[in-house]
Amino acid sequence: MNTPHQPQPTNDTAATAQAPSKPLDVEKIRADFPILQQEVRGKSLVYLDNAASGQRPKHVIETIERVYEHDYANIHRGVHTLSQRSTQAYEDARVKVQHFINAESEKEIVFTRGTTEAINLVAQTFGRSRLKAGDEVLISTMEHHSNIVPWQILRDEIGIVLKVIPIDEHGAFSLEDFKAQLTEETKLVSVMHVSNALGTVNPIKEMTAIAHERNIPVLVDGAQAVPHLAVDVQDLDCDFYAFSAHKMCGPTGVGVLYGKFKMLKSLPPYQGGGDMIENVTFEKTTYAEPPARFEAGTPNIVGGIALGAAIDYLQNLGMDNIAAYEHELLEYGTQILSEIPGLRIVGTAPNKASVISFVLDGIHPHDLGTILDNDGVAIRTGHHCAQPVMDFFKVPATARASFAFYNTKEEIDRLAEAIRKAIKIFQM
Ligand code: 7TS
Repeated sequence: MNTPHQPQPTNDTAATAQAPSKPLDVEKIRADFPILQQEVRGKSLVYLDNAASGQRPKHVIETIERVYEHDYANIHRGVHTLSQRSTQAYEDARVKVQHFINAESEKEIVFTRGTTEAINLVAQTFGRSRLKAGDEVLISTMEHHSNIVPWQILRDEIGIVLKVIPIDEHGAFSLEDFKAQLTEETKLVSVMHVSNALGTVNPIKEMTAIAHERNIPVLVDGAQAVPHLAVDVQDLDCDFYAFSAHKMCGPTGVGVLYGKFKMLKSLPPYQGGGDMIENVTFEKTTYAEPPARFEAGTPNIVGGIALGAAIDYLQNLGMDNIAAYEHELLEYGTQILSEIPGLRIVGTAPNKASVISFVLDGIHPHDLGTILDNDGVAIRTGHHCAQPVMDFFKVPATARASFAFYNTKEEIDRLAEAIRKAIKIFQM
């Protein structure tokens, strides 16, 4: 039985079922997000920086508060009540993640600090144990630095070769482009599901099928996909899938590496320490089964539990409903911004998630970002940790508006109005 103080959504299998398709009640949803109810520089806040990090509903904030006020203790080691409660809630969150991405078992869910750590974990375990000099890891031009640099570190350490799928002027690549980069030496494909800088959605399922025909495992950076699409790792059939809680209504400092159990079981540990061992003597240590093998030390306990609460919230809305609504916002935003003279959208792939990157004639994105902030409109400006994308499009940076399910068309109008105002200021 739950006491009133226990982290509530620990037993709700009901919440794991997708809600039937229905339009979102966005006004009601917005009321769940305290941070959105404020003015910035005298204007009501328009938060359009969701690709960098999303905001949290009260349900998640209250879960964090409730755990710290009533249930918190270290996990996996105490026989006392609080430790058992915390352990239960943390492991329940793992099961929620499992159902959310339709993994076969909760043992396939490794908690990490985020997407970055998840990819580094694969580079340091799979990479170091399976790859040798001359083996190729295939990534794409649009990758976030977190799916470039870990492979470069490995390249410098053991001499792997980094190969890159080129992109076209829309910021996409075809399956033919992908196939053309596969060789006898390709030993891992590591690609993003959705691009943070361009919004492009990549054909992961088809890519995985092609890679698997050649026995090449596939790692997917799902940081920008999991918050916006219904992700089914069994359907995608990928070997690894990485994502971060803070982009999907959860807290910072926690994320997930999904790995097929057989794959995880075959890998050496990532870091050594408490919780990841079976037995330790000075002569010999044996390691725990996955996922514990990859979770050395005290983890982000409350973060993991709060990620479970975020998943409850998203599932209650329904990922398909979220995707449909955000697609409407993307179409509306694309149309409204395209009408602004001198504005060019960077990233025009046919299949996009709710990200609009753009440049304006004669105005540096950073200047635009500052002027927009004066109007209460928060966007990201810069290279978005995807410098090769900026190089490809020959721009130093872009301005990026990224939408979440709590954004509205009126907010997109506010963005467009603020951009037009900025243009006027620069023309004076
Ligand atoms: N992969 C993708 C596709 C991302 O968008 C990000 C973060 C990461 C990996 C890294 O995630 P982390 O949680 O480990 O930091 N993207 C962004 C962004 O677009 N603006 O700020 C962070």
